[in-house]
Amino acid sequence: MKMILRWFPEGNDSVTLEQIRQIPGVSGVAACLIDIPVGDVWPLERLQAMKKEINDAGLEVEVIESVNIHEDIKKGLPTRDQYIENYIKTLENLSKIGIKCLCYNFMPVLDWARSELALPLEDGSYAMAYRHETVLKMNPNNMADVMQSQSLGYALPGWEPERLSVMQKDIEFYQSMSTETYWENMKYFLDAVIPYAEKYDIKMAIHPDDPPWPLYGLPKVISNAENIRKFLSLNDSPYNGLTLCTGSLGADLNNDIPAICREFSSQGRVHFAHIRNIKHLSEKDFNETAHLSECGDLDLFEIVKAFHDTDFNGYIRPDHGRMIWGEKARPGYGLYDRALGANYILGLWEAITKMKEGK
Ligand SMILES: [Mn+2]
Repeated sequence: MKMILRWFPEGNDSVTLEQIRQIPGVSGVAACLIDIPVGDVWPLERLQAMKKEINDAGLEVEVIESVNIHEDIKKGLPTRDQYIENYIKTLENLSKIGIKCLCYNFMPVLDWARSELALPLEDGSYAMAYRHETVLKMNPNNMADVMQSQSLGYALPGWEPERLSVMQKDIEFYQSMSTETYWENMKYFLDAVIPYAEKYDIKMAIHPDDPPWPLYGLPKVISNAENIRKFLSLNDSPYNGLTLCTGSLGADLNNDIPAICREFSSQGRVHFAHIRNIKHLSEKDFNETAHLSECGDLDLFEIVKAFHDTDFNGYIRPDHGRMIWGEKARPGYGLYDRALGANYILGLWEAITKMKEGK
């Protein structure tokens, strides 16, 4: 298991590589080029410069989060083949800088959704939150405005401007598409790309839908154990795997997160784990919280133990953190709370290891 942190290169992060280097037990970062238009090939020279900057700071970069998928692929349009070809060229370039794991998602139009990016909590910290009624009352364009207005000026991954400009039309397109067609489009993408992931030795790791239920009539398909099984069976290659995000799947109270971690990690299909905690206020309302089990609804000990018991040897990162100690950073991606989360997870891992050794 390798503990990493998400980091945004080229001046897009308030957190520095030097700071990440000083978090005990963190060996690298999950990085991305945030400004490449969705569907374009990621240029090798920029990837090489990014890798050099990260390596020069004493950190590894073996994970990319994320290379987003062009809507034409998800829609199944004839133009998808060109975008798939570009995706494969990006994979080739990623392999040239030693990338081993690629996180991506297959969510239509809207990427992750929150109603608030900086909700004050009782202890004076700020967290991202989701209120279902508020989200339903917003139209998607309003949500984009809310997300941008609360992002402290940072471009939010998954909320790229070129995507937002055609959002309403895209939503109407998907509302008339059956979920089965959506699955077929996903399989078409996987069958085209996974052979190249094998060739370039890059594990593909799909991120679950966040939140894990449909919004605005859009299909959502990676949301529970049953449909994750279906997803993995679309293409049986071990290179077709998961980013197991505990907070995204955990938003649905019906999901048994430690059991899901155990099932798919034991099959070698989890390549990347996002570990965080959330606290429900009702069935579909929740706040993101500190990682500690007692702060939320998820049992982080059972989650880490599920990975440990199944000899998980992929990457783990603490997922979103709160804003604490006066920090001003990209929502969810400050330094302090994620550093606490990383070391809490590493502490659980060490304790489980030593207990098994009979110490
Ligand atoms: Mn996640």
